[in-house]
Amino acid sequence: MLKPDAVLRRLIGKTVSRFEERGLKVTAAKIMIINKNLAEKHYSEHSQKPFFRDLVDYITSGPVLAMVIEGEECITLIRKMVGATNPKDAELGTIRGDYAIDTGRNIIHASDSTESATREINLFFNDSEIYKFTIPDEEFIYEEP
Ligand code: IDP
Ligand code: MG
Repeated sequence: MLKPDAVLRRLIGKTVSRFEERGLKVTAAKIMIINKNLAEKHYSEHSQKPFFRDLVDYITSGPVLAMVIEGEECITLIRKMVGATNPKDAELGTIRGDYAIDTGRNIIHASDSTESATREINLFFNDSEIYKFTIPDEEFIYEEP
């Protein structure tokens, strides 16, 4: 998910391009304003953290781009491409390392496990909004498509 700062800084193209160029597939995407209730569900694992209210305020402060991105080992790949939670620790070449400075404005969210991806996708998308498609160059991206 691109957080409101990414959308308002017009970083949609640059960030989504990275996933596409890597060979991953965007199979669902929508710009939406998340309400507090949905934000609290999405970040429920952090509900006891001191930054929880700020986090909910941040993610609800403007439009986000919610996405489903598919590809082999995509959770690990995407987390690496996103970089460390604190952008000051994120490697150059990662999205946070290239475009962000503060932890509370780190521009992008990525699911951290298959279970959280399933849970989060269900919070933001109906099945009918997710498109399964094959791309002709999969044979060049994967050894065994
Ligand atoms: P992640 O986004 O890299 O998975 P999490 O630990 O799951 O990091 O934290 C969720 C989000 O909460 C972070 O992306 C960041 O926006 C915010 N956050 C995490 N730790 C802090 C903090 O110490 N201060 C302020 N915001 C934080
Ligand atoms: Mg997380």
